[in-house]
Amino acid sequence: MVHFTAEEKAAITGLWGKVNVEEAGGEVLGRLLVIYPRTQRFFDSFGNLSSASAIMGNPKVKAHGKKVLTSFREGIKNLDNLKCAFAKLSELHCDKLHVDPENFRLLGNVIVIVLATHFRREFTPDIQAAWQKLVSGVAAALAHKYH
Ligand code: HNI
Repeated sequence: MVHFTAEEKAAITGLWGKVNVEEAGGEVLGRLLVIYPRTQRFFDSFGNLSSASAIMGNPKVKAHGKKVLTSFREGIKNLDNLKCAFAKLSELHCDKLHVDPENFRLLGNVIVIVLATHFRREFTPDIQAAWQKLVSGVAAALAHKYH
């Protein structure tokens, strides 16, 4: 079970308060699909994913990215109990969506990269470490119900 210190919590929520979930969500999911093309196979109902610009401009990618980051926000509200917060989604991704949990780690890395790019000056090593811990914790929580 991941434990977050008060400083880590402050580092996470302080930066998160400035994130535009709609914008960042589309960027995170879009970049995931561009950088790791194998992740595209889960989204074959999303239409045109034929190039980086098609992916980044695809409205379904944007809408789904927003959904993913909105759900990530729920996790941030439950830092002391990530496993519970993501239990239902873990079951869904395992049983219905068949998403290999390795993809959660890839997505977490992309979240850190997007934040580092948007908040370059504020993204100190301490803040980066706290976020890295958060995305690993969320990935583990999402993988928890896999069997
Ligand atoms: Ni994910 C659906 C949250 C990572 C593939 N995903 C969802 C939904 C939420 C969600 C919320 C909508 C559920 C519903 O309809 O009830 N996904 C999250 C979160 C993460 C994540 C919080 C990581 C932080 N999902 C991933 C990854 C992949 C992924 C890494 C694949 C690479 N998710 C999907 C797919 C769907 C999905 C596929 C269904 C999409 C659709 O609408 O067809």
